[in-house]
Amino acid sequence: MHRRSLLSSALIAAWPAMAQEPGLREIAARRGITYGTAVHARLLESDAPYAASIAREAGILVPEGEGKWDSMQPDPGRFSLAEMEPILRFAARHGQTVRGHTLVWHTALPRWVWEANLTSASAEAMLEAHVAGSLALTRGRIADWDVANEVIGDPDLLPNQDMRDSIWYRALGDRFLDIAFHAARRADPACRLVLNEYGVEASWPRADEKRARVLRLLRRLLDRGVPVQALGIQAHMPLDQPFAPAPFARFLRDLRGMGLDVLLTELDVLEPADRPLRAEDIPARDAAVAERAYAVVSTAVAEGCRTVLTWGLADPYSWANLWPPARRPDGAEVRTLPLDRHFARKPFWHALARAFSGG
Ligand code: 9MR
Repeated sequence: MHRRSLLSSALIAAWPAMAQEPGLREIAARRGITYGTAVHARLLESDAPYAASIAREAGILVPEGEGKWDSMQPDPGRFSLAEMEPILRFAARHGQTVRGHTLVWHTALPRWVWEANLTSASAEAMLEAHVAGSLALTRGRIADWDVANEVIGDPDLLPNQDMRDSIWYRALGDRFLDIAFHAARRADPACRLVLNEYGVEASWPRADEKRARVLRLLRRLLDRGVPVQALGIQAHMPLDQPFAPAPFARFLRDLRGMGLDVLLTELDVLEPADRPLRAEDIPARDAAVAERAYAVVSTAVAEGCRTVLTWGLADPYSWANLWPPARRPDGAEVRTLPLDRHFARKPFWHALARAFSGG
């Protein structure tokens, strides 16, 4: 069978279910919640069932790579939306919004940045130019940006220093955040400016310490007038890390008490990859993944989180298929996301629907 007719028969097979039940975007919107997912521009343009599932389920899209420095400013001073444009166009066609990810990060940098031999003056100029040039292109089209991503050090790797040892931190200390957030505010006064972080969800000492580091940093930034408005909590959730709602809820309350919004920006549930898999294990695995997703999202929603994105929608497209700690040694697909390889709804999907409708 040709690929095209395979694709359309898959769509036809899925049609009755699609026609009956609304997508997550609609279920979430009824409660004032925006649900969406990370997408790849290339797949929106080339994979019809993928695109149909994104149109049906997502109210907000975030580019998985197309908003990073190496895409937005591939050469010094040359800013470009070329990679992101298909996502912006798709969203406009389907009544979706787009969030930006990410202006300042320690990686996904083009070679000319790595080779720049930064001084504090040149790092400052480079950050200001990147933020201003990027937001000049997205102003009016993107109203929510991860200004900085993953700036906190992991306590197990960096026990004596709160901040990650990035090229930006080395050149400027945590003043690199003042520079980036102020430049963002000047370049786009209407955009919500977000700090995005991982490793703050679990109930174990490492996450306790990372939460404390995030709170200390945000307190310092707010005290000196840095215009950070929200914390994006990535919520990549390894199942072998314990999760209890109480410490996570307390963290969200602390953030909200500082006047910040909270978002879940990259939710997925990662199984330990060290076990052999049998087909008959799938229901139990999917149930465990769904249970974790429900626990995290229902806690976040109860604490005032109004934006939830998963890091992809259907399993075969998950980054975890490529990431050594999560990738299956037997080559089997990960089951980290709400839809399966046929774009059918998994227990994870139903867990989100339940968390969004308060059930
Ligand atoms: O999923 C993304 C993968 O496709 C990219 O190759 C990688 C490097 O740009 O980034 C991945 O996304 C990461 C996100 O930007 C920040 N949080 C962790 C995500 C998974 O690694």
